[in-house]
Amino acid sequence: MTVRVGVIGTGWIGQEHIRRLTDTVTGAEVTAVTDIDAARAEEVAARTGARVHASAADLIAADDVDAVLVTSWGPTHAEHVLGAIAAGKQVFCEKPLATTSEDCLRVVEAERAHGRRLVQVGFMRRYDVGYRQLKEVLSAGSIGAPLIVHCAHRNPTVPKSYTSHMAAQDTAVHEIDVLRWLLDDEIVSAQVITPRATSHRHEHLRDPQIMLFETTNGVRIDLEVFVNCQYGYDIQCETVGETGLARLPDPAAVAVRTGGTSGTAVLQDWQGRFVNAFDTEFREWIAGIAAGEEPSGPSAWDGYAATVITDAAVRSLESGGPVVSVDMKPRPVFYGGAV
Ligand code: NAD
Ligand code: ISE
Repeated sequence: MTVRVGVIGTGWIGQEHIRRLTDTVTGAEVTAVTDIDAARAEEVAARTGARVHASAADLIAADDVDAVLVTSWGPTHAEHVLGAIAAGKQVFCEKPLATTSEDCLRVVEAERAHGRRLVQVGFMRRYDVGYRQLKEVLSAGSIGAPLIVHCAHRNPTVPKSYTSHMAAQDTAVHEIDVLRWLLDDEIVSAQVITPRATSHRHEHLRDPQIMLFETTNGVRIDLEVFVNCQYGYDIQCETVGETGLARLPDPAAVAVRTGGTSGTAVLQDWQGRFVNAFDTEFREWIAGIAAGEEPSGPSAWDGYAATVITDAAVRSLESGGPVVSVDMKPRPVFYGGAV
């Protein structure tokens, strides 16, 4: 069976995923696209053979759309995801699921009312080979119970439009999701402190930021978010357990010795770092739909949790760095929670 996908939002990552679904993932075809920038949608459609729809609602309702991919701007995600749920179609939503916890809960409630999982959120790190190996080590108990996690998320530079809040909402949100999954634990508080600011930032930006999280089991996480580090795109994650430590491997790179030095190149962007994770994420999503299964990736509940936790981090930053409790509802049984 070929899964026919309709894409809402043909901007940067929409085009990237359309290319992926067309050239890399077998069993998928992009049959429909829409964008509020009609010219952009037409241009993308001309390259792919997809049909352009005037609105997201038309696209969701189309008979030749089996599943929906939402890659529009964050504040519009909830509306499109709710539309897909109402139509009973599986929907992959790039992060964030929604920009407010209230909207995330509306999605959660709509999906529960439907009675089957339809929503997957685009937290692609769960599909990265290194993170999957790290999870196997932790789940096997090879280093005993995890106690501390040290992380760093560094980008070489960011555009002027990047705000201090985005350090949590746009950047740390990936660690927030992947750490909840890695530790199989929930984050209960967040604190954000700001060291001396780099001179390489735009004036309005607080960069770097140090984020501290605590989990239900008492694990302490420190995360450095440094989005103007200049030297490259660098993701680090080291878990300290009772009997050892486990570190996320760096992507394989050729070691070069020349001119009296020895070293490996540092990747320059997240696209290159996570390209394989994105491919696997979409292969598994399409294969699940073709097999008539519910999505197995990050759920609407994970999308809600990530938004509530990033909200707490933003509140801490805005208030000068206090510890802020995460105000999360109890996880419903539908998503694997307690009765
Ligand atoms: P972009 O601005 O390049 O593209 C977004 C597109 O959506 C634009 O063409 C815009 O016209 C269109 N759009 C906006 N509102 C719409 C609506 N209501 N209906 C139809 N089209 C609409 O942005 P981008 O960088 O591609 O990011 C899109 C989303 O993907 C964001 O939520 C972003 O956080 C997420 N993203 C995720 C990752 C990741 O690592 N998983 C990386 C980059 C972006
Ligand atoms: C970007 O929006 C992403 O989602 C990337 O995965 C992340 O690494 C980067 O820091 C964000 O700005």
